Amino acid sequence: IDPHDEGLRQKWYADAPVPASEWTAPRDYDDGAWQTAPVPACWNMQHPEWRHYEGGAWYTRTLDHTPGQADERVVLHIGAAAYEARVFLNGQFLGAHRGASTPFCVELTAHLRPGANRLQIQVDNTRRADRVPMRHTDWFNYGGLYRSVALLRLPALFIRDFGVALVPGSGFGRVAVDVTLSDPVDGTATVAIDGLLPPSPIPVAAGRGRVEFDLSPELWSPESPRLYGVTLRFGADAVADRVGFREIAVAGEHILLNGRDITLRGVSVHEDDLTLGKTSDEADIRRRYADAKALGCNFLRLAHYPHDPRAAAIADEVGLMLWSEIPVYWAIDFANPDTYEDAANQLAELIARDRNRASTILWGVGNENADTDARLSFMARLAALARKLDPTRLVTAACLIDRERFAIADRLADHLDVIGLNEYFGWYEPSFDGLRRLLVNSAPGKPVIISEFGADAVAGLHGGPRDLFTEDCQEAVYREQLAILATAPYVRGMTPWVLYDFRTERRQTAFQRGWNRKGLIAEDKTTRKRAFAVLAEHYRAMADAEAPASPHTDSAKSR
Ligand code: ADA
Repeated sequence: IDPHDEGLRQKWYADAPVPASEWTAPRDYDDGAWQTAPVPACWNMQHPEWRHYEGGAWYTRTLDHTPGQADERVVLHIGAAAYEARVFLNGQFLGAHRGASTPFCVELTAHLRPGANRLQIQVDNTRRADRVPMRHTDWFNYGGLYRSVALLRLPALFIRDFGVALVPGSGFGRVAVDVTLSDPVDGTATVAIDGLLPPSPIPVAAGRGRVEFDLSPELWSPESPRLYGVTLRFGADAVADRVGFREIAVAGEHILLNGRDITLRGVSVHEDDLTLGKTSDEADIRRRYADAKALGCNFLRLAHYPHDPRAAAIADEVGLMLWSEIPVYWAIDFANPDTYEDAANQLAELIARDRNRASTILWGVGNENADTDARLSFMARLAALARKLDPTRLVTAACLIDRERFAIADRLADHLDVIGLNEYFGWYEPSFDGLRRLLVNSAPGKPVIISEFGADAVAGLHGGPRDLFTEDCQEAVYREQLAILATAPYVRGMTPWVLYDFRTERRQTAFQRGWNRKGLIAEDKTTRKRAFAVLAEHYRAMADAEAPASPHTDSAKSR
């Protein structure tokens, strides 16, 4: 299938709810019924017939088990299964998970037999009205085991989780280390931080321990992304990581990194690739970041779901700050407690996965959800949960604008540290006047990030500045938006929509044909549209205006 011609083969989502597949134990299919599928991969990218498949599928393989130490534990770690998964070993159901983008584990130990074992995983990507997200999204509904699946061999007692971070408000000198073990035992763990802390004890009671150390680490920042090697040990288990130390806070309408006022020069990005689909590899992530740096970014919005875990690890390394979010997107069944549980679980799993990533500064709890009472209660609880689980980051959401009053009129704003605002003046709203009025009318008292603005443009299509879908029109929208946004001092950042064109069944005009064309770069990830240079020039000027004066620039100025 020509990947540029999604429009020819699109399958629109069903108007009536599609029932989820029955969660029954797998049948014994004939050997001939199985096809070989690589993991990790989206099934949509494996076979032309599966391109638009939405429904259930079984994965199966034989695990040859050679028992190791008598007390060894074997855990299956699944990086992501879109959207629901059920795990069976030797025909026995062992565990289930929902949420397309967060990892989960199933312990196999008690059910493994020496020799051949049959592992079966049922995965179902059917969109449903009570899920997070629900049926309507503006991205492609990829399915399958699209992130890595690993078998972990662990000692009887192992380190399940640990955190290493600066204590907020401690003057950047106090580091807290916490550890959680697999079982509620007492004992002593140790932690060592290269060049900072020799192996030091952490007393553990009922499986948990936490110690604060007075250290003076070099701080992490985009300009100087200093990382330290950290090793934790408990009994026979050891885990290692590389962590950065930084403090993110708000003061009035400002965002402070390590006490310094910052502006976030960002761009939004989806996980989507012509050949990989939603699966990311390291090269793809590094390319995203190289393009973001070429734009002059210090920040990215990872829209609209948790991205591959390497996205935050590589951002730590290359010095980019991140907004990371869960797919509480558009309409959600806000009054349904089960839907809340799904959203809260995805948030908790994301935070647990990325809590040691210095690059992640913001948790996004929602995107463009209409302001109803049920939504407010749902979102306020999510914001409180994010704060409870992680006091070292800020909470945000992409809010909507009141289009009659042209004001920030979202009750959720009271529950956020940073207000995200999606607005499409100059595109869906033909005039920019509303944006001018909005910025004058609003006194948010908190920092605002313009979390989306932009316009569709077909790479290579040219015309006048008001000719829709041309690069020239997209360029004109960027020029006007950037000029207007610069007038509002409380706008402390922006993540225009979006770095690359991405696949979506929603967009079916002749110009789009299955692609959202708001990318600054086409879906080949190479062809830059004219607006790319406009944003790059603007960000360069912003960075220059912020840079502390060097002797060189001082003398240049005095001449
Ligand atoms: C919304 C949504 C984005 C994107 C955008 C668009 O603002 O948050 O996911 O699809 O619309 O392109 O219209």
